Amino acid sequence: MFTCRLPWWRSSATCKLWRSPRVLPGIWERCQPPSHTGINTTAGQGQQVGTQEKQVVEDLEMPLARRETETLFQEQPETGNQYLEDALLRSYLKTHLPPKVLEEVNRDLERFGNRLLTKIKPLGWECELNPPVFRQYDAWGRRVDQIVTCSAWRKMKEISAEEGLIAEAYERRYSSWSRLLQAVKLYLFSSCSGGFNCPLAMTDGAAKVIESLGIPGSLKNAFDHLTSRDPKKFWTSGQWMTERRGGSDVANGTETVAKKQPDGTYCLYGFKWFTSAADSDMTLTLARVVDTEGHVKQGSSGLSLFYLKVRDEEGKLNSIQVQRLKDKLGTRQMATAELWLDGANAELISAEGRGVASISNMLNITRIHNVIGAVASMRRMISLSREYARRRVAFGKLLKDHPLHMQTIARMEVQARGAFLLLMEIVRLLGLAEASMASEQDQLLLRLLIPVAKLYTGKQASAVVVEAMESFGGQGYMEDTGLPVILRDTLVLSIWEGTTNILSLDVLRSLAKSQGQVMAVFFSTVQKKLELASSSAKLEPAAKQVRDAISSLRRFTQAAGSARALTMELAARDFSYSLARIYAGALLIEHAARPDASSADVSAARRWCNQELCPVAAELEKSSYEAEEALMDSALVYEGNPAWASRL
Ligand code: UCC
Repeated sequence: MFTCRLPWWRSSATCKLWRSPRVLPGIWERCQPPSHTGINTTAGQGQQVGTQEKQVVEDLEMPLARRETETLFQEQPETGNQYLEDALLRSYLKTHLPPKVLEEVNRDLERFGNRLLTKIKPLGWECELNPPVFRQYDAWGRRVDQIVTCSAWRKMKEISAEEGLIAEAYERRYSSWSRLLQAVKLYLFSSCSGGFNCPLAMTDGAAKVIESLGIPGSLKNAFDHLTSRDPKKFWTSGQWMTERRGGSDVANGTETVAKKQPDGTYCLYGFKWFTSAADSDMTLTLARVVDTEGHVKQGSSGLSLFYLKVRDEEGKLNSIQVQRLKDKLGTRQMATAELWLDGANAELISAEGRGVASISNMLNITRIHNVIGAVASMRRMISLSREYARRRVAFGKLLKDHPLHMQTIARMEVQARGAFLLLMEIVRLLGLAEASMASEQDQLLLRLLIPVAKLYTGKQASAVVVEAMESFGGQGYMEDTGLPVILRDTLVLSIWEGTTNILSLDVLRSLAKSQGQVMAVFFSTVQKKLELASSSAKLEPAAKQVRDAISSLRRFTQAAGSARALTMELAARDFSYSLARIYAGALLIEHAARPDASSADVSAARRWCNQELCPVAAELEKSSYEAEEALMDSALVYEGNPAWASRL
């Protein structure tokens, strides 16, 4: 006879037999812990608890040293091949990709999933344990300004090239699906990448800018490097936008000036305050061209876009001084530096004064990468959380058998699904645009959805990751579990590449630029997606909720037409949230309306649509966007010192 000699307060992990309750039901029952107090509270279990109490006593009598040498106290949650475990991703690809493409990429993604699990994930952790260090002087006092990265970080660069993480989007092997497939690989790579997803975002953005300029001769070499699959040739790019006076307000905060040289190039002088992945090979950056009288133009129309190589062929910095590395809450695997440009040689690549418009091509790509990172973080934490729930016992049963615990994870799952489908929609539209297959409506929709998805998923990811962390109890708070790293790295997603409020204003910018046309496209696209669900009784309530939300949103946009600028500014965030929730609701419904949809697909759509889908209309009814409310906001914030409050 087997006996389980484990105390109740040791988790299931210690008792390997607990893992196979179906195989050994008798043993399983004997290994079940009693209530958390250790006192029998369940009728009919007296005998069992009596035995267990005896074991507890025996165990307490065990010499302390022996107890301490026991192996695992809790079993570590481990996930398998991310691609194979991601049901939503696989069903999405199966639904949308042409069968031949699906067959090919399916094999590649399964292989990549195995490589991530066995090779790349350990490297990612190595990057976390060996963050970059800054070496300003060599042993002989010579200034070298070296950013020393670990070998795992450099290996990530090679892997990125080999896997075509940038190249895939530009080779267009799969026509309009190339961009989506690149995004899928980046999504799988993201949470194992040890922060290398950040330089990849900017590299992709730089390649996009160069491509959108028609790959001029002088940039052909850079483009080839950025989009290479050869690890020896592959370059990464930075995006040096942020200066001391302005992270968000680039137009007014940029002080860097560019002086024209006799050979037609420029020398840049200025201070870049945040430069992510400062070990990159090249960068795109903004500066103000100095005219022949020595003047520069202020504001947005004074900014131009430049390309520069960070080092020359001998590895010497291009008249750049590294001031210091930033001491960040997260993304510590990656070197963010303060840089002095002291005459850095650069090439003007936009029309003079069109710097912001040109770099916005880069911003839109890095913002998509931000969405990829957000969805990947949610997916990673939920996978770990659901895995843990299959192993961890509390109050006499596995966490997965506690309905409240499952409800909590299911709510996170619904959030992750909505975000994932938004991401797929954006990269699908971008792929169409890049293959010259996008209609004007597609392009308008893409312009609108990028900031919407970035701002919404950045916030969602933080909330979901915090919630998921809680599902591990105290373990979630322990550094060496690796879980806090995910949290820290996720929290930046609502900040970099434009904060939530800045992106809400960008949503308004896209409306203004299209003179409202984008909203007409938004409404008609959502309506079309809902039509697919018209024959499904199970989805009808959700579809009705989206239709009602659309009506509310229409009323809001009509009222907004004559609203004051202040009203629109105050409504911008709620408006953007409304767009995100309505659109994601329609996507979830569309996905759940497939003939082979699962009950989980239907449930996700219904649950998503049960939330307030149009918060902007609800807040409008409460007069939240009136001038008096804005004054009250100010008074609330500055209570006790009204002199500081805004007078509008
Ligand atoms: O660098 C950073 C960290 C890098 C790390 C990246 C990693 C991410 C990867 C994640 C992986 C997990 S963070 C630096 C980020 N900085 C920002 O995001 C800047 C935030 N601020 C803004 O976005 C502002 O809204 C600005 C800078 C765009 C505002 O500039 P302006 O000049 O005041 O804006 P204007 O005057 O409205 O726009 C100028 C032109 C207009 O074109 P025209 O003149 O033709 O009408 C706009 O329509 O630029 C156009 N424009 C855009 N076009 C502005 N924004 C966009 C856009 N998003 N798309 C298309």
